[in-house]
Amino acid sequence: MIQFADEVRRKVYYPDDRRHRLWIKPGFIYALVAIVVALFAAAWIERLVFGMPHIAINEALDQGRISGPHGFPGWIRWTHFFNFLFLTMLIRSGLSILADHPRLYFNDDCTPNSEWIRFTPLKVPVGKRWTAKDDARYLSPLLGLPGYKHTIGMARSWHFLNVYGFILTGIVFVIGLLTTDQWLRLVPTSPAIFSEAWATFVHYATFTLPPEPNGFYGYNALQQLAYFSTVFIMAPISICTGMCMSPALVNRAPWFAKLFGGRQSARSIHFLMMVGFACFLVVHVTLIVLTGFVRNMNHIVLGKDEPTSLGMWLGLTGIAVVVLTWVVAHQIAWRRPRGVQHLNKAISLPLWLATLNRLDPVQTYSARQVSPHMWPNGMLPVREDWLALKANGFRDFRLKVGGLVENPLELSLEQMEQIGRSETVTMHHCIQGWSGIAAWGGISLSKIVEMARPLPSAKTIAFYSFGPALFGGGYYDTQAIASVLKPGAMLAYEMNGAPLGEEYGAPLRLRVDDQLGYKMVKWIERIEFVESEKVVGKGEGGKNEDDEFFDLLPNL
Ligand SMILES: Nc1nc2c(c(=O)[nH]1)N[C@H]1C(S)=C(S)[C@@H](COP(=O)(O)O)O[C@H]1N2
Ligand SMILES: [Mo]
Repeated sequence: MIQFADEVRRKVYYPDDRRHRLWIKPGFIYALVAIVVALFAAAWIERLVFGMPHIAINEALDQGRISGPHGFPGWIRWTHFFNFLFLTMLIRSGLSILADHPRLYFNDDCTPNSEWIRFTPLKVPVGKRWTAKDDARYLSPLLGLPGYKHTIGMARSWHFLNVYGFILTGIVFVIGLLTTDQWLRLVPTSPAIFSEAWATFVHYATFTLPPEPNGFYGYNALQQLAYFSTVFIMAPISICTGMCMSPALVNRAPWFAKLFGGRQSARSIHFLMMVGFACFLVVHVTLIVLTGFVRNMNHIVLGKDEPTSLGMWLGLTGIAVVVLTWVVAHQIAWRRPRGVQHLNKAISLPLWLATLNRLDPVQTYSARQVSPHMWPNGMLPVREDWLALKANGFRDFRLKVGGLVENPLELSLEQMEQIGRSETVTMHHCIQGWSGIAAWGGISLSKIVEMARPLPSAKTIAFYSFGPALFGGGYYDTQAIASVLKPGAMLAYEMNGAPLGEEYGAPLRLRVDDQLGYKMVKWIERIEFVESEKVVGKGEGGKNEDDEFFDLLPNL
């Protein structure tokens, strides 16, 4: 059990309500059951009516008299191990991310109760303020990395670090396949494989083990198709749907997300791929055990077709190392979160600066596409000055623009309108996974920069909110000046054609469409030009970056 720094943190991370509940839209359950029943029924009918289908056995192959590719060279054995390590780390950290918004949709609005699956016993209450952070759920560290509730900063750091490992492993593996003849073991080369795979399925489905070729020399058809699809179908789809979580990519090239049915459909498919990998893991391990555990372990660990037990013991040690990695990663996430955050930053920040951050957002939505409901986040201001401003419809509000500028400003909402309106309709992406489309009206940030005339030493703008933050203190965040000169970046005082509501950040909020939602400070009080984010708060770039270990530049 982790010791929490204070009671506030304890209540967030280890809340009193830790109930779990899985709910799936009945239609999806019926469809799934129908498919499984149909497959099994077809298998049984075939077996009872026509007899068990015949599967040809390749004698030469079974006796090891084979000229084609066989065995498991070192690069296969090592990539197999690292793949297992990274995949399980991805699943565990992914589950932690999922628990932060425990609902999956096939529509980009994320309207409450339109989800097809939820992992929470709670329905979104009507007529009561219910933020997306209220909606996050506790997840046991036995399942999630790091587990507990609202630990998405650490979960993301681990997820990205392992994504890089997973992709590198995949690249080494595919290069190995293509530069040897090993690809022939995986890639189907004749359509006959499908009928043979079906015959194999009929065996399994009617609880009979099919004649097993010695895996050192060849796979059965179903096995080959399963291996092929994990490598060449599920892994690429997982990577691409993961990319669809990027606000920079989706607000530049929405077509990419639409390949998968949209931003939220991509998120659902990303989840379904995880389920696919998890099912594969269970079936794969079960069959390894059932079809000669000792021999199979020798194959994949030592690359030898021998009945000695060394491979099994080494393999079990490898599995223990992986499990130990889960435990150690969990501990590091709590004891050295800053270290994990910085390690991820060392890789992700340069990578994103070189790629995703170069994509300027373009507006591709129309007012008709505005989401009926936008999940709110953040804690409403309770400060007297904000309450007084609100009582007067924010007529007395003056945005103070100061810091390293030649021309400090004080602007009322009216003055901002007179200076010039900017408008945009874009998709908002929260770090938690939900999205929503809204129309915004406000003053473009390039106008503010132009008027304030930052000194050459100013590289960053800090935005301070009237609102409090989750773990105390006021909310703030920063933007590199270069980021707010991008199209669509504005201080919005209007949302969906009406003055910005209290819930959504009145009187003024930030919009930067190629980044995640937590960068978009609501209830803005003042902004300050500074040398860098290092001089603000704890120096990580914002309240969430400081206290919750979020990324400085979340283009993904
Ligand atoms: N002041 C303040 N601004 C904030 C937050 C907050 O907690 N406090 N939360 C951020 C997060 S995490 C998101 S996703 C968006 C939510 O914007 P919305 O409420 O308009 O959907 O606001 C951002 N701005
Ligand atoms: Mo968010």
